[in-house]
Amino acid sequence: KGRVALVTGASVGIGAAVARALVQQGMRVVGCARSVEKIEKLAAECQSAGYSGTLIPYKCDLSNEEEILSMFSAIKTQHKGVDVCINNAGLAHNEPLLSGKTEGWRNMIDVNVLALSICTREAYKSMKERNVDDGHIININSMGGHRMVPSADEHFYCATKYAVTALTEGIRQELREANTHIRATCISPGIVETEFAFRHHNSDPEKAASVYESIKIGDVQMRPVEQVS
Ligand code: NJP
Repeated sequence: KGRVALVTGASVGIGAAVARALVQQGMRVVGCARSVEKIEKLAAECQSAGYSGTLIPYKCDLSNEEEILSMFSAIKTQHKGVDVCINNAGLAHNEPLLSGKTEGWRNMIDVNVLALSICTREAYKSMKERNVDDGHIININSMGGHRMVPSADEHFYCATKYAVTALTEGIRQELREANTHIRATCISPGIVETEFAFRHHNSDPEKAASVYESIKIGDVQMRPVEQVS
């Protein structure tokens, strides 16, 4: 309560749902995305619902490092810093490796991997300079970050999410070495009915279901799961 969370990709889908839930719990949430008007609408909804926290919309293109750094600087000036960083923004350009376009791959690297790493570094810096020892960095990964989805056009997306798995492990190791209680968590959702899932799976929901039902991580059988408003 009263602490500051940054939620990237808060305009729609999982990020919007997470931002709303944290505001309901009383947090001050900076929600960023390019479509800032959608976050402004969500902020107004949270206010009318009488939630005890606040949602602060921030327009940021996460594929641009300068914009990310300006956002952290604005958060420092206006809210002292970040206590919880939820790296949720992510995208998929589904194209096979043998014929896909470099532009789509670069965009996935920029947002899914680089923005997550830059936000993590800046959030940690912010926690450290304020002696916040119970901060939390949460990376929204994917089941495709643990096991290749058997669909040729998702290989590059999976590669970026495998990177998220490796980076989360690396962050945990560095945090242990820094002797801090700041934690790093990686959450790997199944299919969640958002615009993302609609774009990538809705054209053939049966195929999507069979792809994901064929995935097993350890003893856990993946299934298409919940709906997010
Ligand atoms: O995605 P979607 P989800 N700069 O498309 C933002 C993972 N996941 O909620 O800029 C700034 O509804 C975009 O904002 P905007 C997935 O990989 C999902 O389903 O306004 N923001 C929007 O707010 C991702 O990491 C499923 O367009 C940028 C948000 O990202 C996370 O869950 C399954 C941006 C995307 O909203 C959220 O996915 C799975 C940029 N350059 C993993 N580019 C699933 N839904 O089934 C994008 O395994 N955003």
